[in-house]
Amino acid sequence: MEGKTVYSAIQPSGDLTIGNYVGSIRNWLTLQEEYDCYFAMANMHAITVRQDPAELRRRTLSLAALYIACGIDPEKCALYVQSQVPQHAELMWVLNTVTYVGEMERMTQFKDKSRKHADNINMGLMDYPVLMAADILLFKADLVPVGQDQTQHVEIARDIAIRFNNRFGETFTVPKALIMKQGAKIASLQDPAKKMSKSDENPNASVFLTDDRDTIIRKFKRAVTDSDDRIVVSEDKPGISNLLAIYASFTGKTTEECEKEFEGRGYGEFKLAVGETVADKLAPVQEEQKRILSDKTYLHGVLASGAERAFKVARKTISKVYRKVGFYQGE
Ligand code: ATP
Ligand code: LTN
Repeated sequence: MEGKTVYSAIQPSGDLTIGNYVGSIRNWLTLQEEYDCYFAMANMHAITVRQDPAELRRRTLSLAALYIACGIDPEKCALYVQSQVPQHAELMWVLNTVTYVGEMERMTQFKDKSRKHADNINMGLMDYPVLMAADILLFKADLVPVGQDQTQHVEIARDIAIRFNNRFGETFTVPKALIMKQGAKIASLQDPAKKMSKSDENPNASVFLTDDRDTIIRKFKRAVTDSDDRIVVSEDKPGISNLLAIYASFTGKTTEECEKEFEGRGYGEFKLAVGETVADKLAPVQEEQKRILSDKTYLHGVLASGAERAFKVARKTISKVYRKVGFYQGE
């Protein structure tokens, strides 16, 4: 597995939830030790739904600080802001011409977001997966660590890569989604049938990485569960199964070990333990994020060098793509 490239990104579209943390960032930590990693703030994706410009700028920096606070090492990875590398948009344009409108209309996230933002079904929303394919393919990424909800997008990126290679000759690496078994889909605390999401309108549905200790404990206390009092993973107990998955993710234990630990104990005690564990784990991350955010010179420096690293690779790829499709590139 030596020499592989890893690519992932998160949209700075709201405060991150523990779903984003467990399903995404946390899994990047081990990858950075072994592979060539690129981690981006996907601000171009974020504007496919309305954003307040000042907030978007603030959240972009705050997300960068959070990556670092979680343990992403900017010396090891290229940490950068998507819009600072213009080749993302350039490659997207070319990839648009090998992508069909029909397949974009069928994407689950497009359908969901069209429903949710019925007054703003813009072209960008539909083109979202092509921009994501451009992100991944620009860096010839082998592995894309994401949560389960993003698998369909990585699949499309694979299809686009294969299609382009067939039409124009070997150009892109065909990427693979890397989905961890544990925590790939953390559910909403208020409706375990839904995924926990940073844009949920019910603030009790999601635990944010910025929530203070009391808020975290209160949200877990109010989490929707079922009527009997067994603490086990089971299809007919989605609420308890979700809490066990969260507890396992935050303690590093297996769900079986967690079931044993709480055998014969009540829901109240269990929920409190989950809340306290999550709060204990997040406190130092929050502290560290604050510290990094207060050192703007450092943060801007990290993002400038990340963008520079990404730019060098992206420029090479785009030049190759332009050659393949027959774009004039001067002498
Ligand atoms: P939004 O609500 O704005 O659509 P989101 O919360 O779904 O946002 P994204 O920016 O789309 O977050 O996702 C960032 C990363 O976090 C992706 O890799 C995604 O798969 C992962 N992720 C998001 N929600 C969860 C979840 N509930 N459980 C596990 N992973 C998740
Ligand atoms: N769509 C992703 C964020 C994202 C991404 C990417 C993830 C944008 N570009 C490239 C992996 C690879 C999401 O999580 N919502």
